[in-house]
Amino acid sequence: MFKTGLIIAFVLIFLLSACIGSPEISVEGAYALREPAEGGGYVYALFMGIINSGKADDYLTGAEVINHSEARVELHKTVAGKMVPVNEIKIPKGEVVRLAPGYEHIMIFNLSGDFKEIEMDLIFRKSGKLRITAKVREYQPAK
Ligand SMILES: [Cu+2]
Repeated sequence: MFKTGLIIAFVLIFLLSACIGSPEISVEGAYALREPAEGGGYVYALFMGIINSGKADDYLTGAEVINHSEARVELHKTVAGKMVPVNEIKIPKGEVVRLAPGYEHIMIFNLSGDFKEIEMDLIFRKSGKLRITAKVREYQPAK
C-alpha cells in the first residue's frame, strides 16, 4: 500500500514538472538614453531585447538601480505618443520582447550622478532578479 502511494507520488511529480515548465530569461543589447531633467540631473529611458527561451510566460514587474536606492524606476508603454506607467510587461514563452523608443521601456527618475553605464537588477515574477548593465547614450531629439 505504501509502495503504491509512493509510485503514484513520483508519477504525479513527473507529470507536473513536464507540463508546467519554467521561463528562461536573458537580455541583449541593453542601453539607456538620457535627457536633462527639469530641476537638474537626468532622466533615463532603457531599451533592450528580453528573451524568454523557456517553456512558460514570465512578467517584468520592476527594476532596481544597483547602489542607488534614491532612484525611482517605472515601467512604461507608449499610447498615442504618450508614456503611460504599467505594472508589468509580459514576456511570453519562446518570444523576444523588444523594449524600444515609442514602445514599452523602463524609465529611471531621480538618479543622482553622471554615469557611462548603469547597473541594474530586472525583477521578474517567476525568474526573480537578473542583473544587467546598460551603456548610457545622449538622447538626440529628431529635428
Ligand atoms: Cu517613459
